[in-house]
Parts: sequence; C-alpha cells; structure tokens
Amino acid sequence: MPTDNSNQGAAPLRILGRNNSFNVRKVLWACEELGIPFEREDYGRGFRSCDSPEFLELNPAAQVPVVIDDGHVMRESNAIVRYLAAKCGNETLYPSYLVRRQAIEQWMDWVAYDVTHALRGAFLGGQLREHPWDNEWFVEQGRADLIHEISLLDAHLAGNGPYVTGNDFTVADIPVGLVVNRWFMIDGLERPQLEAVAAYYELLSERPAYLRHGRNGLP
Ligand SMILES: N[C@@H](CCC(=O)N[C@@H](CS)C(=O)NCC(=O)O)C(=O)O
Repeated sequence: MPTDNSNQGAAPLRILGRNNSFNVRKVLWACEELGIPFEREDYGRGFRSCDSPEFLELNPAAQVPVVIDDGHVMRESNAIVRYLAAKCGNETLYPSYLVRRQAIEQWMDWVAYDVTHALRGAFLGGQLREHPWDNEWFVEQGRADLIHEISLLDAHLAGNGPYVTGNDFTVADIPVGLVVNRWFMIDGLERPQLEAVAAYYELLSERPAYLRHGRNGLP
C-alpha cells in the first residue's frame, strides 16, 4: 500500500450516491469548494441498489456515499469530507493546527450523533413517515431534541460566529449547513425564532456551492 498522499495523474474521484441524499450532498459541496473533479454514479433509494453484493463489498453498511479515490474505497460522509480537504492541503477549510482541527471535528461529530438522533424522529418519522421512526412519541421527542440542538447552535453562533468555528468557512460548515437547511425546510415543527441561525443560513447562501448542494430546494 502506498504511503504518500499524492496521486497526481490518478483517475478522477468516483462518487457513488444519488445527489438528493443528505450525506452525498456534503461530499458534492466539499468537492466544489475544493475544486476537485469527480464522476458521480446514481446509487441508493430509487436508483441502483445498495444491497447488491458488488455494492456491499464497497460498503457493508449498504449506504451512500461511497467514494473511491485511486482505488481507495471510503464510506462515512464526514470522514470523506475531511480526507478530501486534507488531501488538498486546504489550511483554511481544514487546518492542520490541532486546536483548530478539533474545534471543527467536534461540530461535525455533533451533527453525526446528536442531531442525527433528533432527525430520526423529527424528519424520518415526522416528515417522511418512515417506519419505525413514525411512532408518535418518538416523533415528538425528536422534534423537541432538534429544537434543543439548534438552539444550542444559535447560542454558539451568536457568540462565536459568523461561521461555526469563527471567521472562516471550514469543513464544519458543510454538515452544519445541511442541517440548518433541513431545519428551515422541515414540516410540523414549531420553530423558535433563532436570529443567529437565520443569519448563518443567509451567509452560507452567498456560496454558489451551497445553493447547488445545500439550500437547493431539498430538505
Ligand atoms: N453515517 C453515514 C450515513 C449514510 C446514510 O445514512 N446514507 C443514506 C442516504 S443520506 C442512505 O444510504 N440511505 C439508503 C439509500 O439511499 O438507499 C454517512 O455519513 O455517510
């Protein structure tokens, strides 16, 4: 296995995943911010199945995105986004200074864990009516948890913004930006007025890549 990070002249990045998937959209947005050329193939709900033996060999979790960089097969959208930014050596989007890097990663993990848990009830159950998340108790709990989590983000942005980790747009803003878009698009939620989150949504909307892959009419 090669141990250096450069693969100049390598084949274009392959992204396997439908472009209406929340997690695929993170990777598409990251590629556009970083100027990475890619080829995308439709896999996932409504397209080629993630349960086929060939796909399961790439990702035993049967989920999109899967990204292949010069033969290296990757899953987990946040880890892929970090890999791509690090590979490009983009010190603004993903600094190598560990204190800044940790601040970025903690917000990405917050999305992957706390917010995703809340969205199971609030979005998968409450909006898409997916079983088993559509249980009434679970939906209400998800909505309450989501309001709690986004209020926490609002307080953070009010004191530490305008981006999630301060003055610069970083890879942390990619998953958080997708969550904020979903927050404004989700049905059945008594959304409190959260001024800093609203301002953040408008700030991100100045980025063409966000309008293409984040705030693009999809929740
Ligand atoms: N933790 C994974 C979650 C991936 C995930 O949940 N993917 C969804 C789409 S957003 C999926 O594959 N759904 C099944 C399908 O589309 O067939 C990641 O961040 O990449």
